[in-house]
Amino acid sequence: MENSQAKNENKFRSGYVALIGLPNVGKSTLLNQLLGYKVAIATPKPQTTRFPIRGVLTGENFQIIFVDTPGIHDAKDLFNKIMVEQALKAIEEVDSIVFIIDVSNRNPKAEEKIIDILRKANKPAILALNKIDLVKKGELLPIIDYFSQIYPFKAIVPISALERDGLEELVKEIVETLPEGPMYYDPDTLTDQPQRLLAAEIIREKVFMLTRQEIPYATAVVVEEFQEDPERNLIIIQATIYVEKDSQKGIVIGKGGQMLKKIGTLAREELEFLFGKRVHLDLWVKVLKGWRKEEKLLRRLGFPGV
Ligand SMILES: Nc1nc2c(ncn2[C@@H]2O[C@H](COP(=O)(O)OP(=O)(O)OP(=O)(O)O)[C@@H](O)[C@H]2O)c(=O)[nH]1
Ligand SMILES: [Mg+2]
Repeated sequence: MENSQAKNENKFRSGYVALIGLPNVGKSTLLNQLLGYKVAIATPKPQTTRFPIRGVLTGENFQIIFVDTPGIHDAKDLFNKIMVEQALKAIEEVDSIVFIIDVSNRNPKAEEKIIDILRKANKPAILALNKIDLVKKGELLPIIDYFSQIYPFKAIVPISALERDGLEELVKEIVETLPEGPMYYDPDTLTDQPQRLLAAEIIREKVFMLTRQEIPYATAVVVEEFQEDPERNLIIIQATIYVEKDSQKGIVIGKGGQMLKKIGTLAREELEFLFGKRVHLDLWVKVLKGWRKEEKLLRRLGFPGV
């Protein structure tokens, strides 16, 4: 008996785990912190993530393939509808789910809609109460009480993704939900996302950080050229920032090209850090009228799932 139990604990577990929740709750931050490497951009603005991004965490006796997803929200235009569809599709494809909420900014009505989605999915689910660094400890108990009454979560784990608090406990609980399985990815692999896609995302992150109002949402980035020059330890990247209107183009370029220069500098510095190589980055800004509303244009911009 004792022997077989010991064996059980040693078996290798693996599987796909979706990170889902409302926009801006910290899903992408959590993924990056779990991996110790940035695979998904994260900003203070909602609707940062636009398509699922996979990140692989390998431990001694487990491999978790996380799927970060766009925040689930009441989508108005075609593009946002596709974003939400992708999140819902990810839920169908995984072994278990981590539902993340922001304890500092509750939205019970919208959270309950996600609980309904969990009910339908009928898969093991863990609730991660994120951003506990922003609230008093006493505020957590009623939240835990509330959620444990409305849904049979496998575990409820308070965390701070930003401060890496509670992440070990969260991983432990996630592993418990996974079946016995093989190592799907080489243990050194962190993501299957191509570097050129990460480059496009990092550029978009800088646009999200530096511009306001509708500009971030009207922006899409496409990397046209991604060329490695191993002899010079250099990557040459050429990318286009697409906006929806002429007026937006002016704002992204800025007075005397100042804004575009800032976007370029910040993106290049981060890409050099992430790739461990020198980066030469050329940026263009172009108008693609109404790209968010037309399937044909979304496809041209290369969005997955369109
Ligand atoms: N204080 C605090 N802030 C956090 C924590 N986790 C994430 N954030 C911040 O919350 C904001 C949103 O984080 P993201 O990781 O982009 O959130 P998301 O859920 O991926 O958002 P979408 O992709 O838009 O759905 C960022 O400004 C993060 O720095 C946390 O534990 N504590
Ligand atoms: Mg995100």
